[in-house]
Amino acid sequence: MSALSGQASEHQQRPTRSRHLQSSIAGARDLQETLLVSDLHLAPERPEGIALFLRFLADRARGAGRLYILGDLFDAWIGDDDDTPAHRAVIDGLRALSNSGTSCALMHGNRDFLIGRRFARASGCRLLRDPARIALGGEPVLLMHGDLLCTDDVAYQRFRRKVRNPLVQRLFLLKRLEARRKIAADYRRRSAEAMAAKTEEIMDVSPQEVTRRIRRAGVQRLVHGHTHRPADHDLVVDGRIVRRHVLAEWHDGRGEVLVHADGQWWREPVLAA
Ligand code: LP5
Ligand code: MN
Repeated sequence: MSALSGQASEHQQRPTRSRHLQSSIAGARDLQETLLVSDLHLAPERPEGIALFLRFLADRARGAGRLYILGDLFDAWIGDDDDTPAHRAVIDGLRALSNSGTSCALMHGNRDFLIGRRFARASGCRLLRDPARIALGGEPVLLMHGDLLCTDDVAYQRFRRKVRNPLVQRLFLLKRLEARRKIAADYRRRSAEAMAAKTEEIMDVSPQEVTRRIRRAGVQRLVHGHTHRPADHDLVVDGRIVRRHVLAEWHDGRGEVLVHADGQWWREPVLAA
């Protein structure tokens, strides 16, 4: 693999077309938009982040054909029986969007891998496997959260294997909500300590693993989040140019969405009113 460029100019932000223009063109050809987001890290203690996402669901995402959430929608998900009102509001927002005709799909991240069937039923979201190979405008595209690509972070991969063990998860889910919240906070604290001792390089994707996943899936486009290093990378795999879109983290009242429509890809900011 070799990187051709860090940022691809054709994929820079593009002015939003007016809703009217979008719908009149869409009438003639299949221009339905696909929206991709990840790493929203929604948490009850940051109501402005929740409000931004709810507005995005009710406004920008309305009328889109598909919405893909590629993991870490929540800062921590401790089980579908969680009764936090802010989390319920997110479920209701997703349900309203899926009821309005947008197909919503959600992939687990390293913070919310306990999202399960009950959440899926209530929100109207389909749960996606990681990785997931989908078709967009006739092109196969590989979707991942991104943590599986960070194979140099051996301590994280070991932690991941433990917490993705179904038996470990079942035992965790048997605990009371308050006990689960404490364990999640403890993992967060220990993870922050561990991360402070890791290099930026270790916590980024492994180029070899990126190539391996792309080759295995037979795609020329990969979309993922997790690293919080938004960019559009071009690389060469087996003589073919492959594009890797890294999604942005939502933070400090600002989000970002990657949009696909009619064979074109662009990024749009999501801002508070
Ligand atoms: O998300 P981000 O960018 O902050 O950090 C990640 C990695 N950290 C994690 C840990 C999560 O943040 C913890 C939150 C979990 C909430 C869910 C609760 C449900 C628990 C259910 C249990 C069944 O994913 C971090 C990476 C970084 O990305 C970059 O890729 O480096 O990884 C770590 O820091 C992991 C540490 O290296 C080792 C783990 C320390 C915690 C030890 C706990 C003991 C494990 C026991 C398992 C049963
Ligand atoms: Mn993540």
